[in-house]
Amino acid sequence: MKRRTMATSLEDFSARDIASLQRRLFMKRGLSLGALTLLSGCDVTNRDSVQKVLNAMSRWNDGAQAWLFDPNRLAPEFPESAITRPFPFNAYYGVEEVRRVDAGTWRLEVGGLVREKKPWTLTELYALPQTSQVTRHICVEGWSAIGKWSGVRFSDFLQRIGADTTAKYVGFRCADDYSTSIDMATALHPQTQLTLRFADQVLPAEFGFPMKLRMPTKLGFKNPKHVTALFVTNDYPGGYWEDQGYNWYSGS
Ligand SMILES: Nc1nc2c(c(=O)[nH]1)N[C@H]1C(S)=C(S)[C@@H](COP(=O)(O)O)O[C@H]1N2
Ligand SMILES: [Mo]
Repeated sequence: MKRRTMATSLEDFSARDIASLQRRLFMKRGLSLGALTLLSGCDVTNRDSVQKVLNAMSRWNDGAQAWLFDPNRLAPEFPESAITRPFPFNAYYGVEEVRRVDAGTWRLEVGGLVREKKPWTLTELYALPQTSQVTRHICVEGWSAIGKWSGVRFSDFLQRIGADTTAKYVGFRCADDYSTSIDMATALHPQTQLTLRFADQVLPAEFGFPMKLRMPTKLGFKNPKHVTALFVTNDYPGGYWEDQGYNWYSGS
């Protein structure tokens, strides 16, 4: 299988983190980066030192972003006329290697700190109440696109399986050996969706058939496609890109 790295550099990514951190600091706490410098004792007012601080203190960065995350603030939603066509495909391999998952034998395994560990069939997921969103997907490679996704509100699903929502993480495993994990606050966010449809159609193979997790509050790589298993845990699960140094929290 052809493996590739993301086109952006970690340095660019840190710069975009800082822009987002700055925006959030200001909106949520009325703080400037200068004020953060005073609070943290680190000079975070120029690009180089920002990179050093964020690279060296990646865990601190996750904590700061989590602290700044407002569980009630919604990501922007758009009219259907704003939808990007054609919608871009992305994965760590080319579109010709997209996984073909068999709908009949596929199961969603649920594990870890949940009461109901029974695997889910696709038919069972389709039978749950569904919602739709038209939101922007932002990839660290420097593109963004607006799409329409429909599925089950993830907080409803977590409730249904009796997830321990005081746990720290939800981890995901995928049919293409991809993986990622998210914080519980994001898992419970009202726009976090267990997605079954794209553009009013059954989720096409390239966009993650049969199921993906859609989060307009996270960068694209945190949105796992072809999900086969999810688990609730207090042990940091990491992920495909996260284990290669990409910032774990990666809010957008
Ligand atoms: N299973 C799986 N999920 C994945 C990826 C992947 O390679 N495998 N790539 C991620 C990245 S980097 C992006 S930008 C989005 C792309 O989603 P799209 O093809 O729907 O645009 O999927 C994310 N989820
Ligand atoms: Mo991405």
